[in-house]
Amino acid sequence: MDTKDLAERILNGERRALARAITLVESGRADHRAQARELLAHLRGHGREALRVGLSGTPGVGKSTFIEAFGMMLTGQGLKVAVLAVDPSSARSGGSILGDKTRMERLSRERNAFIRPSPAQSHLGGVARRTREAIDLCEAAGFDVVLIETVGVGQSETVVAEMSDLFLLLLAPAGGDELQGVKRGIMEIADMILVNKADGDLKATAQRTCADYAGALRLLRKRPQDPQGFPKALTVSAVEEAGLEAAWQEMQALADWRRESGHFAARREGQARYWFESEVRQGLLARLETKRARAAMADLAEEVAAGRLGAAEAAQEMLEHHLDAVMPGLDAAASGA
Ligand SMILES: Nc1nc2c(ncn2[C@@H]2O[C@H](COP(=O)(O)OP(=O)(O)O)[C@@H](O)[C@H]2O)c(=O)[nH]1
Ligand SMILES: [Mg+2]
Repeated sequence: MDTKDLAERILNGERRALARAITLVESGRADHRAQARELLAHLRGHGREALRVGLSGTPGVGKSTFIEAFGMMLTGQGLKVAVLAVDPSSARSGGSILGDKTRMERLSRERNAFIRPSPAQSHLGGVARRTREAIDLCEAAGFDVVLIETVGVGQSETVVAEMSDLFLLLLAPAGGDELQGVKRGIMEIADMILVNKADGDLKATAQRTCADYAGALRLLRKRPQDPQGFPKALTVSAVEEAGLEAAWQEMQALADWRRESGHFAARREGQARYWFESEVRQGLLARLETKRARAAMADLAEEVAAGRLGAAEAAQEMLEHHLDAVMPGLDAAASGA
């Protein structure tokens, strides 16, 4: 594959090239990984910047409906919008979150929209890397806004927040005591809370819920990356397409402030460091899965199980004397050879 040519076609905004590149970064094959790295290296420093918006919320809260309506509003303003998903549960449930494309029927037909479901993969680390690289590709292809949808399962919100410039939490109208249902950790990483379904019978409840969350947000520790009055809670109705314009204006105001204050760039820098370390960690763990490493582990595990070696003792033995099985060439490098 000519990755240089593919890179050029992505920079030209060719959708088919973008789709093909995303398929490439989704592949786990070693030769594809090498090509993906080459492609991303060709694309580095293209100078384009999309606004990366993470969106999380429990199933049924209206994420898909919101993304469709919000995406349509953005494309209506002449903006190019890409939609990606992080769904670690997709392998188990058999369908990805964007699988319900019916809810994004209009958006998926838009010329300036690009929708890509989450790859079927159970391992969150794998999904995270693929999504991160897909974001890079969409940015290079000239998209103005990249929306990253996730369901709140396990660590997926944290993972998405670590690849977003703005992280939004979508909530449903609820009674007062349900406010406790949102984990404090999620509140702390939210840059904006949107209470959806503020329409019809639910409108008053949505407004109360919104006020409750606005109060809860004010009680949290003030973060340096927030200007006065942020993080905010707003009501929206994805179905009636109400409040979307206001939400977009707040998002832009926040992003602009962060750009000017340096927090925007600092956040991306921090994320780059985080993902680098995470890749190294994953790479190390992958080495434990090599044939030789597994064999050495199995032998030592036998000894531990039989009571001939202690767990810590055996682990030490593995790391000290079987390191070569885990990291071929490390000994040579360490001894300066
Ligand atoms: N009343 C009302 N219902 C909504 C709104 N947004 C979504 N829904 C409904 O909530 C249900 C779940 O929506 P969906 O977008 O699939 O939620 P998701 O699982 O978070 O993606 C559907 O029946 C939607 O029609 C809204 O703004 N108002
Ligand atoms: Mg959905």
